Amino acid sequence: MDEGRSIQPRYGLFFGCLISNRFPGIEQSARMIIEKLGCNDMFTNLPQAACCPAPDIFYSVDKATWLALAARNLCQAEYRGLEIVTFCNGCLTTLLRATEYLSDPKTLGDVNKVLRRIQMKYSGVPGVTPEGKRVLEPVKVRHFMDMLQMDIGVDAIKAAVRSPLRGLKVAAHCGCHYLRPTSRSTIEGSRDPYVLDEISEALGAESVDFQDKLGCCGAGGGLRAHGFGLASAISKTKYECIESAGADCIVTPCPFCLLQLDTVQEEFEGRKIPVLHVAQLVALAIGVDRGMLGLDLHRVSADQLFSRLGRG
Ligand code: 9S8
Ligand code: 9S8
Ligand code: COM
Repeated sequence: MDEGRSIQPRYGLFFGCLISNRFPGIEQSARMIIEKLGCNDMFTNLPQAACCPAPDIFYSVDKATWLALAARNLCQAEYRGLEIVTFCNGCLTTLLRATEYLSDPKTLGDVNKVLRRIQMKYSGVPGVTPEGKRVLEPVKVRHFMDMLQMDIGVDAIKAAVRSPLRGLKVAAHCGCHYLRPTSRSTIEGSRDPYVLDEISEALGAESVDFQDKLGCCGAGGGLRAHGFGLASAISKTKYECIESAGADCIVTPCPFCLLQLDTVQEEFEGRKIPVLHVAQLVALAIGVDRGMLGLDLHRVSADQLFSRLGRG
């Protein structure tokens, strides 16, 4: 153990339900990326974190419970002076949206009445304005993809590549909650997203353009849960656009989009297109073992992808 160093971690890892329960390969990939890029010291776990809960599936049914549960998650980071890093668009939206609601004193008071029952209280993180005034700021919440591009940087990713994804055509699907609402500055706004494309290209792949790129995968807004047929119809349009662009795989920062675009292909005729989380794509290129990526848990087989890359 290196006794001399005591760097305080800055980010709490928030994996959410889908990664923990259905796609453990995303978590494994993320942890391998963090290790291989030498960023272990920056991150720590949030062992008490629970479902964010999902922005639209849950929020549209019971807002008060949604907000109390979200605030409980924010407390896990607040108490330890951490920012939250998510690997899911839905988790990003819920936790950001909750901090916005909690900036209203009446709402905050109501939520804290509920949290008191479990001896918790959300107040925000002490900070100082440029004018020197002491304030409580919302807990910061970011998506891992934004960190990869903004903090770690495309050059560092490029330098870490061991098996370039040469010749691979990637369809970058950002998903609604990463891009909208436009009033919320996730990072890039919804008009011309580029981060996912830039990361894919840093890995040696080619990001292909396709129609309906900014459109929904079909699952969001609680539609997968409450209107399965309509969700599939929307996914079909998306799939057809991606298929006709000649993509070899789909990459997304959202495990919910992944779930939808992967499972829905069982209903479609024609070419199957593997769907990867951005963490899995990065891990693949920086030389993480195939077994760690967890792609065998996806419905669409990744075999073709590996043979295309000569790693069959
Ligand atoms: S947690 Fe519970 S259902 Fe989910 S994956 Fe993302 S959103 Fe938050
Ligand atoms: S799931 Fe993920 S982010 Fe969302 S709402 Fe429309 S798109 Fe797919
Ligand atoms: C999408 C989650 S990531 S939800 O259906 O909008 O709640």
